Parts: sequence; C-alpha cells; structure tokens
Amino acid sequence: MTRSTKTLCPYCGVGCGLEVSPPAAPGKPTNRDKQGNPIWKVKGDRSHPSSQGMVCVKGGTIAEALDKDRLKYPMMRDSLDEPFRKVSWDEAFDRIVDRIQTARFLHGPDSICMYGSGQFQTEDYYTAQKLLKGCLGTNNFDANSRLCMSSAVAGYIQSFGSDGPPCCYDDLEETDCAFLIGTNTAECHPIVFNRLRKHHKKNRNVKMIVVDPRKTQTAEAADLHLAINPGTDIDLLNGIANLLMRWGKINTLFIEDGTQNFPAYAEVIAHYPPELVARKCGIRLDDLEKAARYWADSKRVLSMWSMGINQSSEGTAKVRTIINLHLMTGNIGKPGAGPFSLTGQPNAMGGREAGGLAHILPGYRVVKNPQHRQEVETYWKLPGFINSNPGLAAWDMILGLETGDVRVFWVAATNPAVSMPDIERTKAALRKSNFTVMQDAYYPIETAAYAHVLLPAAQWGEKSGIMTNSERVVTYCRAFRDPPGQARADWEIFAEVGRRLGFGEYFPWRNSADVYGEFVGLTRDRLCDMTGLSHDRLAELGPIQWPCPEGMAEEEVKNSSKRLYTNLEFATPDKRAKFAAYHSKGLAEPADAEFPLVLTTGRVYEHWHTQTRTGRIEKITKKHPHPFIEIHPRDADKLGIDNDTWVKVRSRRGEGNFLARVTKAIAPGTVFVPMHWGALWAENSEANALTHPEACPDSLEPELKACAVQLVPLATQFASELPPVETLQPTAVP
Ligand SMILES: Nc1nc2c(c(=O)[nH]1)N[C@H]1C(S)=C(S)[C@@H](COP(=O)(O)OP(=O)(O)OC[C@H]3O[C@@H](n4cnc5c(=O)[nH]c(N)nc54)[C@H](O)[C@@H]3O)O[C@H]1N2
Ligand SMILES: Nc1nc2c(c(=O)[nH]1)N[C@H]1C(S)=C(S)[C@@H](COP(=O)(O)OP(=O)(O)OC[C@H]3O[C@@H](n4cnc5c(=O)[nH]c(N)nc54)[C@H](O)[C@@H]3O)O[C@H]1N2
Ligand code: SF4
Ligand SMILES: [Mo]
Repeated sequence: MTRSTKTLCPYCGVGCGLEVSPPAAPGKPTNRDKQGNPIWKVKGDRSHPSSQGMVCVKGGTIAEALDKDRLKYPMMRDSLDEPFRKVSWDEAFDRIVDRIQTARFLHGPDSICMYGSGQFQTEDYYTAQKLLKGCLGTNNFDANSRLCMSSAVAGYIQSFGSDGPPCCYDDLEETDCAFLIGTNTAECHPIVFNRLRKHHKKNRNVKMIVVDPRKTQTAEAADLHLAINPGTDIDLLNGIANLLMRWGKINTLFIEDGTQNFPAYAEVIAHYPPELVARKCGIRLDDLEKAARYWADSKRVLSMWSMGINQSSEGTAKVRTIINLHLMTGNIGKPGAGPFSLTGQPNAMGGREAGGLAHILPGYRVVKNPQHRQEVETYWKLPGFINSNPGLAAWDMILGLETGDVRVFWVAATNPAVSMPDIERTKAALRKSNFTVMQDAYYPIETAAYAHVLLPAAQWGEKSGIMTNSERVVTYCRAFRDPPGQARADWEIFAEVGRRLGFGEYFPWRNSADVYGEFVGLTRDRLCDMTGLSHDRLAELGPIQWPCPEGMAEEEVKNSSKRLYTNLEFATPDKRAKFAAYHSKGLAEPADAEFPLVLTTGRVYEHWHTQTRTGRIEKITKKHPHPFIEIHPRDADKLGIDNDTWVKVRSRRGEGNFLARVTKAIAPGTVFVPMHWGALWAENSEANALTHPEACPDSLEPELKACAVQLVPLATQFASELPPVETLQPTAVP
C-alpha cells in the first residue's frame, strides 16, 4: 500500500482526523524505530471538520506504538498459577464456549459478564450487545465509560429526555463565554482547547472561566480561575444561579415555554447566598460575583466539562446542575451556547449509540422501557430475549467476582487491574475469578496477570470501522495495515463465539460494513438517527455529523443543523427540559484528622491512561520518568517534604510511593496524582491503590476524583539518584 489513508485518532474523544502513510514511499528506505519496527507516518487530516488538520503529541506519535509488544496469538492456562501456553483460535474458542455454556446452564445467563471499552469501534460494541443482551439474555455488558461518561449520559437523559451532547465544535468559535468546569481541556482535549484559545485570544470581549482545584494549563489561560475545594461544584453552580436570580438575569420566557420544575429549583437555589457559597467553595466573594456577572452579561455561554464533574458520588446531580444554568438563562439550542460534555475516549459516543452500558440498548434506548426492549427484540428477531433489568455496572462486576456470582468475566479493550477504583480489592476479586478472558492488543499488560485466556485483538489501523467523536461527527476509520500474527477484530471474535454457541443466524455478516448496516437500522427515527450513513457513504463523503436520516442528500448532509434542540423542543414526553433541584452533598470521603488531605487523580498531556501505548514511546516516557504527586508548598512545609523526594501516600484502602512535586498549582489541602502508572510501569505507585468505589447513585460512576489521604516523607532520596528510565520499565506483572 503506498497511498495515504484518512482515519481518526484512536486516543481522545476530540476525534481528530489523521492521514497515515506507509513507512516507505516508493523507492525510499523504510522509516524504522530503534528496534527495527517500521514506523507509519501520521499527520493531521486538513479535510476533517472537527480538527482541521491539527493533532497533539499523542495523535502525532501513535504509529510508534503499533508494533511494540503486541499480543499475536491466543494463549491459555488452567489456573492463574500456571504459565500461559500458546493455543490455536479453535482451542481458545472451545474453552470460552464451554465455560459460557456451563455458566449459563448451571448459574443462569447473569453469571456471564463482559467489560468493554470506549476504544471499541461501533461494530465491536454492537456485536457485543447482540451477543450478550440478545442471544444470551443478560444485560451484563458494561464499559469503562461507567468510570467516565456515565454521569453525563444520566444527566442528559434526565434533563432532556435523551442522551446526546447538544453542541458542536463550531460553538467554540461562536461563544461569548466559555465556562470550563472539571476539565483540563488544554491537556486532555488539546485540539478543542486550541480552537477555543484562538477565538479567546482574538476576541478580547470573550471570557473564559475555569473551575478546577488545580491551576492547570487550562486555568492558566482563563480570565477567571475558581480554585474551588474538591466536591463543591454544586454549591458554586447554585451560588451563580442565586445571583442571576437576584439580578433578574434569567430567561423567563424560555423557562415558561420550554421547561418544567423551575419552582422546585428556585426554592433550592435560594439557600445558596454568595457569602456562604464563597466560603464553602474556598474562593473570594468577588470572584464568585465575577463568574455570575460573566454568565449574566454573555449572550452565549458554552459550558464544557469532563471528569472533575462526572467522576463524583453526585456526578449526575452536578451535570444536571450545570444544565440548570443553561435552562435558566436560555443558553441552549443556539450557536455558541449549551452544555457540552467533552467525551473522554475516541468512541465512547459510538458506544452510547450502540447501547454499550448495562442499562441501555442500541439507538439511545433504555433497558427499563418495555417498548424499547420490544423494538430491539423485534429487530433482532429474538422475541422475549432481552432481560427487563439493567445488568451489572463495572464495579458490581468486581463485587460479583468477589462473591463468586460472576462465573465468566470477559474483558476487552480496557485494563481494569489499573483503572478500577480500590485496586487491591479489585485485584483480589480478579484473583478469585472462576474464568477470565482478556482480549487486548498488547502483552504484557497488567490485567493479563489475572486472565485464563488471552485473545489477540486487531487494533486501530488493522480493522475498518466507525467512531463518533464528542460533537457527534461520525468517521469511517479504514484499515491501513494487516493485524500482526493471528490478531482479529473484536467484533469478529464476538460473532464467532456467537456462532459457536449456536446463534449462527444472528451473526451472518461478511464484514464490518454489514455489521454497521444492521446497526444503523436500530437508530431509525431516534434522536441519533444514522440511517443515512454507511461505510461506503462515509468513505465517499468523509466524516458526517448525526442526526443523518436515510434519504438526506449530500447538500443537506453538509448544511444540516449542527446542534440539537434548536427548536427548543426536547426529547421528553411534554417536549420540555426538566430543571433538577439538588442540594450539594459534598465528598463521599472528606478529609479528616487521620487522613487530612484530599487526593484528586487525573491525567497529563503526553500519557494515555494505563500507558499500554504511550509507555512504549520513548519521547513520552522521557518526559515523565516517574509517577509523581503535586503538593502545595504550605502542606509540604508542614510535613517536611522536599521537592523531588519520595513520599508515601496512604488512604484507608492502600498506599503508594510518589515523587513530590511541590507547586502552587494545586490548592492547599489537595494533592494530585496522575492515573497512568500501573504495576507494569512503576513499583507500588498506583493512584487507584488509594481511591474508593463510592459512586453516584444514578450513574453508578465512582468518585475517582476524591478520597482522603495522609502523606509521609520517605528517607530523602532525590529523583536524580534514581536509575535511568529504561531500567524502570516495564517491570514484571505481579
Ligand atoms: N492526555 C490525555 N488526554 C486524555 C486522556 C488521557 O489519558 N491523557 N484520557 C481521555 C479520557 S478517557 C478522559 S475521560 C478525559 C478526561 O479529561 P479531564 O476530565 O479533563 O481530565 P482529568 O485530569 O481526569 O480531570 C480534569 C480535572 O478535574 C479536576 N477536578 C478534580 N476534582 C474536581 C472537583 O471536585 N471539581 C472540579 N470542578 N474539578 C475537579 C482535576 O484537578 C483535573 O484537572 O481525557 C481524555 N483525554
Ligand atoms: N484514579 C483514576 N482512575 C481512573 C480515571 C481517573 O481519572 N482516575 N479515569 C477513568 C476513565 S475516565 C477511564 S476512560 C478509564 C480508562 O482505563 P482503561 O480503559 O483501563 O485504560 P486504557 O489504558 O485506555 O486501556 C485500554 C486497553 O485497550 C487496548 N486496546 C486498544 N485498542 C483496542 C482494540 O481495538 N481492541 C482491543 N481488544 N483492545 C484494544 C489497549 O491496548 C489498552 O490495554 O480509567 C478510569 N480510571
Ligand atoms: S486531541 Fe485527542 S484526538 Fe486529537 S490528536 Fe490529540 S489525542 Fe488524538
Ligand atoms: Mo474516560
């Protein structure tokens, strides 16, 4: 293959278009890395509407990880104490089918679980739903989106009657006021941030507010940074609403015509006078007033949020409280305005469309709705198969392993032995598992240590399929190389297991285009109608935003509305959006005398999650040789901790050692650890050794953003005395 291929970046939900060319142009030498692996060339795709040719360091270096430490053939063992042995696909499939059948008939279908990922393509997601929720009759499919976007999903459904971010990236250039809350956009959604930053720099009247306990790179660029105490977002939002109400800066006409439940909300916000709110949030009164003033004086406010909001024991309430401000001021359904959740993973949006969580079904349907179940059953020709109860959410699967109720645990495209909360408890549960299948692209990887069967997955660039980004733009990602060894696409693996279980007629597809063709039929007449999309059409026209119903002509596709709810009618039965009346509850585990600091966790610009790819790219590991903890100088002084020395961090659940980074970028009383270091990349430095699984009761999303910790300085050893990076990684999987 010598021509370049247009595709999508497989990292974050910004969804930048990439153009990939082969390692060697005709007649030129092959571009190789130090180990001799050929490196594909990657650059931004200028024709992609979302990113307009831009890429960040992760997208730009993605090709360097494609051939490092790949899992190339199935492996198996009878118990976790044994080494793996290489097996054929037939042997692996036989074992999986045998274990599924035994579990089904002895313990019922709900003893089978699959834990998937926003890094699936839509076809992978859809096939898994049909296998689990349809054929096997269990809703026990959940994804790492449970740890990520599920609060946004619940918030949208409850406020608007349906999931679906209503905004688009053009709003970044049309807003008067960007309100970024609980998002480090500059590091985690860099190209979204680039677009916003350019607009902000060019237009002096445009305001940018950042709400984050840390002074992140995002906060550095803001006109106003509100470094609130962790977990006080609802106080702040209700406080802003209180002021808007006092000043009469509310849109009474829209509240009257387009919404319901305003009186209950008005009653709640009356309890949030500015002095009280400023004190609770730990910010200055005039800063709070300034934030409210920006809201009041702007015609178009665009809110953006991600994990600082979603990963909370009141995540759904936080999301709905953001939406409240938009309803109250009529900041929705028009350019430059609206509540915009920034999606984490490249295809978490596609996952939501395909029904990829334990309580939802394809086409933005919900398990609990009998009509929705029936529509999907009829389409699948599996009448009565879909269970009427939501399945197990991610953490409940871990609890199921603990009790032994889960008999088959199938993990694909996620690394729970690093990314789940309370990691020691998670690992202990995984160790107890009767039967775990791990389907991934790389080896070694932490979760493999707990698997009985390893299945090699084709990854980005090795399978053709669909991904949807944060702004509902759907991109066809064409394969540009062959999978290594015997690796196969996830959907093919699921379909083959389905066939071997005796459900052959439900998996008739020859390729992923057929899978997608079947899936879009389930979106007909739904908010996310994609019946006008197919692999062929997307390959021909390039990326297209949904809704895109069948019959939309090319011109129409290009000029159709980029925003949802422009007619101010919502997806609720009475077409009105619903105000939520929530008081702030605060953190599930606040700091106390024994554990006096609040730990928050998150990301750095260069690394991706559990480092399966970025940890294998030298340029990136050099930048971040060690796991670290950010501490304010005041706290560091009090504890006798020097910059660049090792600190032991303890919570009620576990401990870890991190290199101190003493900095004023973090608020006193709060410390920050990145989530990226699992057992493979550093010894005993896991953020999730400390976190807890207390979750939002609506979204079941755990509060990965806050737990109480204590810090103890270790014998002073400066980072410069440590061995060089190379010898630290990867260490063996325990
Ligand atoms: N570089 C990079 N980019 C990524 C990823 C990655 O691994 N690396 N992962 C992708 C994925 S899946 C996701 S979900 C997104 C996550 O994107 P973000 O949510 O932007 O990233 P985080 O660092 O997890 O957390 C964001 C911020 O929340 C703040 N925060 C903590 N507690 C609170 C609180 O109580 N209130 C408020 N208002 N803020 C709080 C933290 O200080 C942090 O700066 O990034 C995506 N993009
Ligand atoms: N403390 C703390 N914990 C967190 C978070 C936090 O902020 N703080 N954030 C949470 C969030 S928002 C998220 S999204 C999760 C992310 O956590 P994980 O999902 O565990 O992280 P990844 O490292 O992205 O794991 C994805 C895996 O999929 C594999 N993979 C890539 N492409 C494919 C494919 O096509 N097929 C298959 N089968 N495998 C593939 C990769 O090799 C990798 O092993 O972490 C959560 N955990
Ligand atoms: S911003 Fe996100 S999608 Fe774009 S290149 Fe970077 S990681 Fe990839
Ligand atoms: Mo995420």
